[in-house]
Amino acid sequence: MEALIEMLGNATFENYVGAAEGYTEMAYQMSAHVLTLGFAIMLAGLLYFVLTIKTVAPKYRTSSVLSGVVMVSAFLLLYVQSQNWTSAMVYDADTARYVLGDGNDLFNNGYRYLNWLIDVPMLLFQILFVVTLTKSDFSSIRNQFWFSGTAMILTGYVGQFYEVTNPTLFFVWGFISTIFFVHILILMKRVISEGKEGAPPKAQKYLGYIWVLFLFSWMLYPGAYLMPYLTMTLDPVLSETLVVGRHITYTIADVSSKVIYGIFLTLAAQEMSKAEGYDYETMKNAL
Ligand code: RET
Repeated sequence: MEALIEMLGNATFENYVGAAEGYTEMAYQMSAHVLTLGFAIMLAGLLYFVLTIKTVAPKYRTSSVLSGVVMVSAFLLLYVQSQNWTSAMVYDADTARYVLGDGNDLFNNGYRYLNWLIDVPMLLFQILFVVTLTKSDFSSIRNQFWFSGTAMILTGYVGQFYEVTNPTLFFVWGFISTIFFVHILILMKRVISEGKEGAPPKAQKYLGYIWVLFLFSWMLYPGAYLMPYLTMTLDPVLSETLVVGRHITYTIADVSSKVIYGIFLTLAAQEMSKAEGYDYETMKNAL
């Protein structure tokens, strides 16, 4: 391990596995496939948000626009992330494994974190364009979402560099990040509860789903952060299963927190539009 640390420093643990034992065909390919699936879904999502924009009344359309922005940025990032995986690992015919190539870029999840800097504020703002707040102030919530969202990501970004080399720093930065995360959860709970008041029953149902989906999908990100430590030891575990698990976790989290979330917001906005006399199914008052 010492020799590996000397060679790889603060590289993420995917590189350590690649340098130590390398990846079996199955682990390497499953990772490559799930990363590809991730960016393909973002492009499909973009099509959905563009094509459904007129099914909601004009005042709700900013939500679809923000989903579109998220789809484009996530598509580009996830494409780069997938290329990063295939260029960092090379096939070694002697051992029949994919190993860390020399001379190429190392693999790094940092691209994801920087993409979240765009997507997290967009996803948080998005719901504010669908619900009507009864007590809280729109700009105050928006600013708090922005502040805590950015702080959560930047502190986590610093922490993830230490996932192999310095567990103490890794957990300290992770803990600071979690404080901002808890603040976001409290704000979101408040936004959804206020949004439900006065919303038509079907829209209330969708807002209920959105809260559960939000909790589940956003929790997967800290889960992926902790993945190298999942076996309850205080040392990171170098295992290809955990690497594949991390790629799969990120993909499920991305699809749920960006695409499915956006779809539920569209469905809620359609119900609200109908209640206000804008019914896309009959298009009586379509603009
Ligand atoms: C980090 C660091 C460890 C502690 C916590 C984290 C939370 C990350 C979250 C990210 C959400 C990202 C989304 C992206 C969508 O594009 C930074 C991993 C709590 C919640 C929704």
